[in-house]
Amino acid sequence: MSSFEQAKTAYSNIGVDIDKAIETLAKTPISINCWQGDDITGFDSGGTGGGIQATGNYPGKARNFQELTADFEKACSLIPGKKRINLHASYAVFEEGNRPERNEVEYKHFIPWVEYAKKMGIGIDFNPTCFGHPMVKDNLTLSSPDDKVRSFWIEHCKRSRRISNAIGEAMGDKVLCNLWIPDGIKDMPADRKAPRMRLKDSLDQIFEEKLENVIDCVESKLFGIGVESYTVGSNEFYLAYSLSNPGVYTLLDNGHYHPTESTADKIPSLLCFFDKIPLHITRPVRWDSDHVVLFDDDTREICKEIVRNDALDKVLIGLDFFDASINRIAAWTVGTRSVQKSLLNALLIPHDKLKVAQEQGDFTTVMALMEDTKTLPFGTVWAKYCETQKVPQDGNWLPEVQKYEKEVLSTRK
Ligand code: RNT
Ligand code: ZN
Repeated sequence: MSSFEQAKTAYSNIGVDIDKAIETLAKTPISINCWQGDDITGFDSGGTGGGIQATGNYPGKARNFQELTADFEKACSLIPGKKRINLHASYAVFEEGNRPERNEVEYKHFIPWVEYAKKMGIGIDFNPTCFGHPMVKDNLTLSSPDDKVRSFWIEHCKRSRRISNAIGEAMGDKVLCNLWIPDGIKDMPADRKAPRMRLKDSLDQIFEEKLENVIDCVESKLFGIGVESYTVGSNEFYLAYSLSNPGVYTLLDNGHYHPTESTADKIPSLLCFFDKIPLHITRPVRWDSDHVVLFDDDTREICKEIVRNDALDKVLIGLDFFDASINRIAAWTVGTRSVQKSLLNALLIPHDKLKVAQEQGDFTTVMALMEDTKTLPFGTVWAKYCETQKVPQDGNWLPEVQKYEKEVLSTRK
C-alpha cells in the first residue's frame, strides 16, 4: 500500500474523506498581497510611513511593474490552488513623467494589471493607499480637521472604489475594496470623538455611490508606531459602522487586536451577523509586525473556524505581511502555502463528530479526538495536493527560488 493509501485509510477511520478535502482546497482562493514583493514601496514614489513599515534590506526587490509581475509569477508557480492578487492604489502603472496624484488615479492606470491577471488566470482585489504621502498631515487622513486633507483622501477613496468596480467589470468578478487608514494620535488625545465623527462623515461620502462589482470593507486597528495612544478607526467604530451600513463589511486582521485576543474566535461571532468576512492573515510578533505567515497555531485556529463553520465562501481570505529581510519570493511562497496547509489541516478534522460530542456534553471525546487527529499523516496529504496541483512539494521549491535569485534578482543593482 502506498503511503497515500495508508493515509486515506487512517483518515477514513475517523470519518474524513481526503479526496474531498483536496478538492475543496483547490477551489479556495487566497488573495496574495502584491506589497510583499517590494516592501510596500509602490510605483508612485510614496513608500510607507504612518504606522506601517517594512524592516530589512534584502537585495533584489522589484522596482517596477515588469519586475513585480515577473517575481509574482515565479511565486505563483510554486503556490498551489486558486490565487488572486491584492493591489494597492500606489501600484498605478503610468508612463514616465505622467504620474497621477492619488486624487487623480483612474482605471486606466490598472489596465496592465487586469491584462496580467487575465493571463495568469487569477482574480484581483484592491485598496486605496492612504499612507506614505505628504497629504497625510499629523498622521491624519479621513479624520483630519483640515478640509483640504480630508477631501483629498475622500476623493482618493471614491476613485479607488470606482477603479475596483471597473476592474470587476473587466474581470467578470467582484473585487474586494478594503479601506485602511493610519489615523491616530501619539499621546493622550484631548478629544476622541470629533475625529471619529469626521471619519464617519467621510465614510458616508465615500460609500454613497452604489457600485455593483465591489465588495466594500473597512479595516480597524489597535495602534501603530507613532500613534500609540489613539486610533480613530477602532474595532468598535468600524464594527458599528458596518452593522449600520449593510454592504460595508468589517475586515479582520489578526495583527490588529490585543495580543491575547483570539481572531479565530471573532469569525463565528461575525458569521452570526454578516454574510461575508474579509480577512487579513498575518503574523504579529509582539506587535503588528507583519511577519511572514507560518503553519502555526494562530493560523491553524483561524482556518479551523472558517472550515468548521462551512464558511469558505463567506470568509474572503487575504494575506498581509511584508518582510524585507528575506527573499521576497520565498516570503510569498511560505506565507501562502502556510495558509493553504492550515486550511487543509482544518479540512482533515472530523468536525461533525466533534460537534455532536460537544452537543452531548461529551467533552472527553472532544479532547481525545482533537488530540489524536493531530498525529495523523497530514504531510502525506499535503504532498499529494502539491503533486496534483503540479507545484513542487515541501523541500523542492526553495532551490527554484535560489536559482531565480541568482539569475534574475542579483542582476538588479
Ligand atoms: C495596516 C493594515 C493594512 C496594510 C496594507 C498594506 O496595519 O494591516 O492592511 O498592511 O493595506
Ligand atoms: Zn491588514
